[in-house]
Order: sequence, then C-alpha cells, then structure tokens
Amino acid sequence: MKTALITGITGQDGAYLAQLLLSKGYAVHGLLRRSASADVIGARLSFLGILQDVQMHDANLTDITSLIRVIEAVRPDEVYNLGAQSFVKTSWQQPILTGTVSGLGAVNVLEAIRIIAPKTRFYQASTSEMYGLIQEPRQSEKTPFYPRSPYAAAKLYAHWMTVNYRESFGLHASSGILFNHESPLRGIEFVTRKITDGVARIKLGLADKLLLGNLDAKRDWGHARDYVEAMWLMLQQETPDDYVVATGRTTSVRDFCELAFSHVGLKAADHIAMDERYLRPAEVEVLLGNADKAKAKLGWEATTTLEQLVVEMVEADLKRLSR
Ligand code: NDP
Ligand code: GDR
Repeated sequence: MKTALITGITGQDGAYLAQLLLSKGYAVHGLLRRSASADVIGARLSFLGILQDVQMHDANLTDITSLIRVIEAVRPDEVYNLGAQSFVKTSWQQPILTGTVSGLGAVNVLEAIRIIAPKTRFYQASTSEMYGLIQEPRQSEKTPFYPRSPYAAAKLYAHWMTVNYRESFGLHASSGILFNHESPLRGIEFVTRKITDGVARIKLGLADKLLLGNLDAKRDWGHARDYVEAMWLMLQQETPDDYVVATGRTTSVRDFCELAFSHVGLKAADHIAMDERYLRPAEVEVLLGNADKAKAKLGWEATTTLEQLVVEMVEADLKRLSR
C-alpha cells in the first residue's frame, strides 16, 4: 500500500486529491493547521464523505520542525504540496504572509524531504498566474513567466526551487502548472463560486444583485476533479518534470455569468453590476493553456466541459441554500 501526505488537504484540491488517492488504495495523511474554529476545518472532506478515512497531523507550512515531525512519522511515498495562501487579491494585503506560506513553505517541505526521506516523490502546486502578463497567446511549459501579484511571485519562487531541488539533489520533484479549476468545493471568494452562489441566492429570492470586479477578465476554467488526476499521474512517471494542465478554452467572467444565470432561467444583465472594490492593483487579463505535453506524456485531458461545471456548481449552491 502506498502512503501519501497532502499539505492543503482541507482545501478544494486537497479534498478531491484525497478522494482520488483513497480510491486507489493509498493511506492518505494530511496537514491540519490549528484553528480556533476547529468545527469547520473538515467541511470539504465531509462533503465528499471521506473525513474519517484520512489521518490528520498538526503542522504548518511555516514551521519546518512540524514538517520534519510529520514526514518522520508518516514516511510518505508521495508528498503533494497544495497548501498556500491561494487568494490572489489577498496577496496585496498580506504579501509577506503569502511569500512565507506559498513561497518559502514549499522550500520547507523540500528541505524536510531532502533531509529525512530523499526518495519521496514531490508535487508542487504551480499556477498559470506565473504567466501573468502573458508573453504568448497560448501558454505552455516553454512560455516565459511574468508574475503580476505577490501571490504569483511567491509561486514562481516555489516553482524554480522545485526545479532547483530536482537538478541539485536529484529529488523526484515535479510541478503542475495548473490553470484555474473550480468545483462546488471552491472557496466562496473566488469568482466562479461567488457567481454560482449569487445565482442561487437570486433564484431563491435571497438576494437581487451580484457585485463583481473586472467582467472582461478571461480564464481557462476546468474541473478540480479532473485536475487532481493529472497531479497523481505526474508522480507516477519515472522522470520528474513540469506540465501545464488546462482545457485549452478561455471564457470571460461575463460569459461565465451568462451560463450560470441562464441555467436557472434568468438574464445576467438584469442582476450583475461592477463594483470597484473587487478590482485588483494589477490584473491578469487573459489566460489560455496549451496542455499538449500533459496529453502526450501523461495521457491526460480535461473531461468536464465548462457547461457541465457551471451546472454542477449552480445545482450544488441551490441545494446548499435550500437546506
Ligand atoms: P485552497 O485555498 O482551497 O486551499 C489551500 C489549502 O492550504 C487549505 O487546506 C489551507 O488550510 C492550506 N494552508 C493555508 N495556509 C497554510 C499554512 N500556513 N500551513 C499549512 N496549510 C496551509 O486552494 P486550492 O485547493 O484551490 O488550491 C490548491 C493549491 O493549488 C494551492 O497551492 C493553490 O495556490 C494552487 N493552485 C490552485 C489553482 C486553482 O485554480 N484552484 C490553480 C493553480 C494552482 P486551511 O483550510 O486551514 O485554510
Ligand atoms: P484567480 O481567481 O485570481 O484567477 O486565481 P479568481 O476567481 O479570484 O479571479 C479570476 C478573475 O476574475 C476576476 N473577477 C473577480 N474575482 C473575484 N475573486 N471576485 C470578483 O468579484 C471578481 N470579479 C471579477 C478577477 O479579477 C480575475 O481576473 C485562482 C486561484 O485559485 C489561484 O490560487 C490560482 O493560482 C489561479 O486561480 C490559477
């Protein structure tokens, strides 16, 4: 039986990855950072019905001693580093925390592995945000990076440190450069979930308006359930490497709204409005991924369409709010 350790197991991707690994027979362990509101921590794992099937360890990415303790205790075959301060807008308010958790945190994990268990395979959650001000219309592993936020700069540091530990110490360390991926478990502050939650509230008569920022921003949106499969595939390869994971289709926030409102028979234009509070100091206007390498080498392709994703998210929010 293989053993996996997931940092960020309580987040969106951590929950779906834990579910996938359990289905493959893994013993699944995760980091749990202590919170005064302990009752809400396992909400996503509970949603998937797997909270009791994973083993949690008290640790924090910013405290390498806690990581050393956990890796010594668990002796994982695979470590997936998904933990991060992952909300781009917050990274301007908390740039140092974001750098510490999302940048240095990855190096803490790499160091703990290098010192204790250098045969452990490592996955780093890199991001399309590293392309920022895009240098090519379709971004692949060869496209130069141009980060546009403290979050993206922190992630780029972690990305290059992963490459560096692979090349310097021979660690089996891979990065997935994942484009935006969503699901009913997406945090409510991210735009897709904010929209599907807003649509459900308006449909149920609980709200009338949905205030958003830049409606013209375009993203390559996929389903988190599909994307965690790509993470696992990367660690099953003999040679570690970096891969773009994306759908190859880009859609504006405005068009995402159209899809979500039309699913419940409403018109987006009647309900959405722009609010400057949701604009960012620097914007990533458009992202579009080229995942040809993942298809050729991992045999991975996105399977959920945007239309299916939107329907699943709106339906889940209607169900949640109707309870
Ligand atoms: P979430 O924000 O849903 O989850 C983040 C996780 O990190 C949570 O489990 C959170 O724990 C944990 N965490 C935060 N700070 C710390 C810390 N100091 N120590 C330990 N754990 C911590 O993110 P997603 O699931 O959406 O994303 C997973 C990863 O992939 C992130 O690294 C993200 O930056 C990256 N990514 C995400 C993409 C996406 O579209 N979703 C695209 C590309 C990359 P807690 O529950 O306690 O808050
Ligand atoms: P992003 O996701 O920044 O791409 O990062 P988010 O959903 O926050 O924003 C996407 C785009 O929508 C625009 N937007 C709004 N965004 C939010 N959150 N709220 C609004 O009201 C709103 N209105 C318009 C944004 O300006 C932006 O252009 C996500 C995170 O999961 C990162 O951790 C991950 O690395 C990247 O995806 C890939």
